[in-house]
Amino acid sequence: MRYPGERRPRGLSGIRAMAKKKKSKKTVRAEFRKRHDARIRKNDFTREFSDQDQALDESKSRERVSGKGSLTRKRTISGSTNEVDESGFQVELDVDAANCLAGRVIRVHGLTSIVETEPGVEFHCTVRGILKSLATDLQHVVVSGDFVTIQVADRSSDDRQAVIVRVEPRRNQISRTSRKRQQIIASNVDLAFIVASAAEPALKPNLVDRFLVSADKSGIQPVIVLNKVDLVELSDLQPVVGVWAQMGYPVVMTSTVTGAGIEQLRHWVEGRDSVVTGQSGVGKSSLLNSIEPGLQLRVGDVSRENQKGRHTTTSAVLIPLNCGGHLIDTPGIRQFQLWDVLPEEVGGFFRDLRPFINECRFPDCTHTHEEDCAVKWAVADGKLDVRRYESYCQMRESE
Ligand SMILES: Nc1nc2c(ncn2[C@@H]2O[C@H](COP(=O)(O)OP(=O)(O)OP(=O)(O)O)[C@@H](O)[C@H]2O)c(=O)[nH]1
Ligand SMILES: [Mg+2]
Ligand SMILES: [Zn+2]
Repeated sequence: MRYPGERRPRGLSGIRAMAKKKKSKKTVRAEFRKRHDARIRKNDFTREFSDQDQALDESKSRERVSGKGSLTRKRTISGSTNEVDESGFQVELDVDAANCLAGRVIRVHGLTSIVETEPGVEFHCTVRGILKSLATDLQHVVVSGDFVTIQVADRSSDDRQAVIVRVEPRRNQISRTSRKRQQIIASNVDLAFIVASAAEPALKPNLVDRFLVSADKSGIQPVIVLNKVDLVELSDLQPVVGVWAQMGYPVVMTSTVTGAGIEQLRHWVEGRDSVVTGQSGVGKSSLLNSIEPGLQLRVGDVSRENQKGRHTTTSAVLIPLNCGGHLIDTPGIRQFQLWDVLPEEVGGFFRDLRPFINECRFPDCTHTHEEDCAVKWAVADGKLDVRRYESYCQMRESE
């Protein structure tokens, strides 16, 4: 596992430097979320733990925060701070460097984050209040895959409780919109496996298209995994699979029943960190169990009446692999609304639309109702797949 300790995170060195240097008093202006407002409930990711949502982190009382009352949105934090990036994550206040450890978040359960500091050593952590207050737009301040600095009360004790005092800047993150806020699904990954099933539940190509846009937007290499191919004729999948493959997206056809494609998946995951996303019931956890024998992740039944799956996996979890690298298993997603993509940007994320966009008569062409639209001509001429075009229209409409 690549721990931040090995790559000299700015976090720890920063903390150590601070411990030596005389602390400088600085103030920062930061966006705050009112703590006692009716908060938006989390979705399926941590459903079962949502009752703890309102509880407060015990560490917050140690921070000095002043403001003009509950109505003010900006407050001044006083203390010794070193840096604040636009997401406000790099604030450090009175961190006790001697009791700090670097680690990686492997799972988030409501208010508790499980952080691994070395293989097999896990700490149950709360998140320092100030980090939560600064992350106004986020559903969760820390997510599986994050590299963090934790502060333990007593390093010599066996008590594995700690507080996350810093979240390292994320190399990348895959997000969606959930109840108007950003939900980061996972961070710091090389690959995103977009898992769909050929049947049970039925293939939803437009949902895959959304994940593709999201992966491209995050700069994460997507790999489409079409699971449960034992249930269909492969030739039936060819039209839709062929179009993705032509655009340069890798597609792996798999079955956990016959073992098809599993070896190919192992090649992809080896030595890399990957997130596994897709609708509930498509077989994400089953695939992980096939890739790594002995894992024994819980898998669910797909109820035949609604074909929706039952959200067997309830929170994202980072799993180390014997072949090197990690997989982040995530709960199924029913709807995937893109985060931070404007309607006019959607076309640019459709690799197959892009070559035609500049040929349209109007520079702000939406490729929907306009005459003289090169995208629509391309559809009419059979140069652009009709399903992909409709998927574009649907996505544009909903963003
Ligand atoms: N026929 C067939 N069934 C499969 C295959 N892979 C998984 N399944 C079944 O699909 C069902 C759902 O599998 P899970 O692995 O729990 O699906 P998931 O994507 O992890 O679901 P969530 O955790 O709810 O998001 C289980 O009953 C599996 O046995 C496959 O390749 N073929
Ligand atoms: Mg699962
Ligand atoms: Zn156009």
